Amino acid sequence: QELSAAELERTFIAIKPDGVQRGLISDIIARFEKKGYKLVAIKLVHPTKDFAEKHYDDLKGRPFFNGLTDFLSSGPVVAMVPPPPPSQSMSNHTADPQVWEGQGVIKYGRKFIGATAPLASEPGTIRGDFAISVGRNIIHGSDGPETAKDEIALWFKPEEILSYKKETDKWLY
Ligand code: RTP
Repeated sequence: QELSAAELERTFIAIKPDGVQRGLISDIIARFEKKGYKLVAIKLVHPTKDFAEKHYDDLKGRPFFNGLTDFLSSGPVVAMVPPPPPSQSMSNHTADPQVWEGQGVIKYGRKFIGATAPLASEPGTIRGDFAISVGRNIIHGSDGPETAKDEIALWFKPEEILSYKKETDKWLY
């Protein structure tokens, strides 16, 4: 049984201006791609200060809010939505696939990214491998299903999110 697009929960990932400037776009995308996640939306955008404030609305009032939103709006950002692919093991899973998959992609995405402060991130995580300071931690990932929904709606129009099947063999031969 195949999972429909509606059953696949999605997360929002952004490569922040420092990741773009440092030439880490391909490394970061490669990690998600190689893990097996499927990219369904991507664009390069230069957010305005206003937009950055909307994105980090929950951090309004924090001492670093102004610096953080200045930083996010300082240059191009790669905005992406990669949900997990339907897999064999999931097809036979008896639990609600939506919950099962959703928990996978959001939690795993965060695990993949590493702790907010790069010096506390494990080696092998994106921040652990590529970053040093908390204000320049190169990547953002939604921290839960509600945030993911809100962030996807903020950064993408519905028609910018594509639905397609990955068929590797078809494109190799
Ligand atoms: P993000 O939203 O960017 O994925 O990061 P996060 O969930 O790991 O961390 P969060 O607490 O939501 O903080 C958002 C971003 O704010 C910056 N920050 N600076 N100077 C500081 O003490 C400080 N604390 C957080 C980081 O860039 C963090 O990613």
